[in-house]
Amino acid sequence: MNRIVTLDEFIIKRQKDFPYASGELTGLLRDIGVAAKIINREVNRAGLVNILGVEGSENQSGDIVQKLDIFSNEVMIECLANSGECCGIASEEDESIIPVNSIAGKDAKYIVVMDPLDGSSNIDVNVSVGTIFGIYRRKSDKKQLVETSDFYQKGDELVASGYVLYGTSTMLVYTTGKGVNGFTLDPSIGEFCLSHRDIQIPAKGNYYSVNQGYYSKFDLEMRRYIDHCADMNYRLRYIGSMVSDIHRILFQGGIFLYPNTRKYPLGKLRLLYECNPMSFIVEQSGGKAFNTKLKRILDEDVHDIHQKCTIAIGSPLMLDEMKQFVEKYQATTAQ
Ligand code: AHM
Ligand code: MG
Repeated sequence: MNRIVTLDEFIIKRQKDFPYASGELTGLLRDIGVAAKIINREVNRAGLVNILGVEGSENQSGDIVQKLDIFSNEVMIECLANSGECCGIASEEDESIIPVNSIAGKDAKYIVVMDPLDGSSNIDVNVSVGTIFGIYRRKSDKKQLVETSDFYQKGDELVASGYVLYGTSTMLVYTTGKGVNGFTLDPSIGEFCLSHRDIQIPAKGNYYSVNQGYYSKFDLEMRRYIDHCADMNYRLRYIGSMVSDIHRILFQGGIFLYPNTRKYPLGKLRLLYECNPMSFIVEQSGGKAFNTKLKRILDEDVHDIHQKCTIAIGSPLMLDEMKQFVEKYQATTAQ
């Protein structure tokens, strides 16, 4: 029988990959794993207890009802704030950053960005959702409270990123810049167990993932590329939950697109909480991630924590193919 490797064990073993590591990142990743288990429990119970209602209403037992995205935000914040390794949080659910006071006089050096429950339109209909996180080193003086400008770092400066997919099984996938590994939650022992070692995205795949309903609102080059995907008989899959859609592509190959539309001239997805962490993972697995102007996502400047960004992400050969369409048709429209 193969010996089971738990997430905690794996993270500790990997600490030696970082010559001067002091265990702080290790501790932080483990705490995120704990938060993921708590969120997973509630996501699974959601069909049984009435926590899907409107935030602030009362359920039958008289408890105040919280929506799952608000609940997940609070769980993540609580776990991070109590970890002792995190000095600040930026969440898609909160307008401003959340500075974290030092615990027992220890000055933590990491900041965390997160989308605590992505794909919220799927929550009420029992379709997969996810948690996305990214970890950076703070830039400002460790003795002071963290500042918003600490979060204005390019994706290239990420120390680690990951996601949790609450699907048919629950998986945590993360990278610290040395490959990507995936862990599946075994509910019988309550542990994330190493199930997918050193994940490599296929160079090419058969899937394209885009909200085809916005087709007429996309720029010409994007419409031509989407036509090409259909002509090639690539299979269209769109869950409307970025984590789930990219997870499929990570394992089976393909391309995920969220281009600009008239409604969303800068795209809809958030650079800090969604695009950067997912791009770090996909690049680490051998894939590529650009915006629709063909700039590498991880090179994007950050000037607002809730900044939006267009995205094309996935298998490297498919990104190259998309690039050719954009170059060709942008040149046509520029004439
Ligand atoms: P959310 O953070 O409010 O849940 O929105 C992000 C989600 C992504 O998971 C998904 O890819 C996208 O929104 C779907 O948007 P649309 O319904 O416009 O296609
Ligand atoms: Mg989101």
